[in-house]
Amino acid sequence: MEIQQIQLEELNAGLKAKHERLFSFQAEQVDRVEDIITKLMAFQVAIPSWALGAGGTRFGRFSIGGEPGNLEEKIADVGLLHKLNASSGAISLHIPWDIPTDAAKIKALADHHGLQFDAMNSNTFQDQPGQPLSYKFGSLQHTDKGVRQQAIDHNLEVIAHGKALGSKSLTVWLSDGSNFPGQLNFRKAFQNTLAGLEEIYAALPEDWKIFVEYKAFEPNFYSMTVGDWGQSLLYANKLGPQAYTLVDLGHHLPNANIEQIVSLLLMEGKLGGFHFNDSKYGDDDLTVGSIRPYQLFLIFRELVEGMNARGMNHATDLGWMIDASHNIKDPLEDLLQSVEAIMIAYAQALMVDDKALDAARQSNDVAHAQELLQHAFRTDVRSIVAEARLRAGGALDPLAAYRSLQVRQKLISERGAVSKATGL
Ligand code: LRH
Ligand code: MN
Repeated sequence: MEIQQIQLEELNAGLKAKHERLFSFQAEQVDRVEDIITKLMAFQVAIPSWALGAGGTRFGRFSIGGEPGNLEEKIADVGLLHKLNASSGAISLHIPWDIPTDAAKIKALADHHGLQFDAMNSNTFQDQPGQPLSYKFGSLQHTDKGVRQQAIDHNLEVIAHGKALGSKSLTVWLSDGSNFPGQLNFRKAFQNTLAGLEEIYAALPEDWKIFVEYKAFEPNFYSMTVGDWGQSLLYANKLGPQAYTLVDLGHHLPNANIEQIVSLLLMEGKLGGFHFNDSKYGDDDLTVGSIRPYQLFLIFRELVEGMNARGMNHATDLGWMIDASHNIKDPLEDLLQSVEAIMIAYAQALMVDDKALDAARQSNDVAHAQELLQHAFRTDVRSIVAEARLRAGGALDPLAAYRSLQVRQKLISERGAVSKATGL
């Protein structure tokens, strides 16, 4: 199913009067509102191809019906999101879950939906049917050279698929690590992993980036071989200028100050991108901004300050991606809410009075500095985000539009109630 522009215009017409009243009021509260709207319209968040079906845990998986059964249907679903919010203009693929058998056809389909291909993701955390060597004890860290080479070759294949689709980056997340003290020689594991990443780095086209994604635990629960931002930065610095770190919000130990990590990685010019989600305990992959919205705002504050300090283009110089898994909610509704939370946090971060904040910090007026931030976080910018969407041809209320157009019901009638998407 596809959503027609006329359907959105009819739905928007019913909401326009209330929107215009809210927008004219909220726009008065916010300085530089037109500059903020321009930035919001340019800001696109990549949707993970592996989060368009019902996820699950080891305790169970509950189907939602109408799930995309192949790459074409996944691209169509991201096309639906982008039609509704005009802010989901890219899809991030995971190989081998989404091998593009006919790259030209897949590229044409993505173009039809106005979608780019963001970072490609390799997968050496699962053994595929018929795979000669197992990743049970790791991939690039493995003590067996054959296993390491198999993992390197897989990443080179992923780059080849990405080149055919016009992607410009590779995300490497390694589940490698250990479950018990004594199991691993940490130094050898690091050196093997670095050597493997160096071979993958050498195969990168010159205009590509490689993102080294770190994670504190799971599926290994004693050590991870890319376990935190420091280790990821170590690899990225040793690899070279095309290598960056990737911050998945759910990959930190409890109470980590992620906004400080972001500010320092950005200061070093080694922050490559994000996997946005939210969590209360572990890598819960919950809806962005659903648990700790203030942390998300503070992260965007450090991003805005840090990118401005380096003269970076907010929309294009970092990889903006969601990484989520949906156990009980409709994945498309969850992704619409996640993109909305990201746009709200970005808009609030942009509205902060930078000069006043610098002055408050300089004079150690802590309370005033707090007030400047919290004023922005407590300002309702939803109609400003909606206005940007409206000007970009999207729905004033994407979630309401998704429901009133009965998208899920139509997907179920097209694809059936038990279709299962590849992914997590
Ligand atoms: C690991 C991770 C990684 C993906 C996977 C689907 O937890 O965040 O980014 O490869 O999820
Ligand atoms: Mn991730």
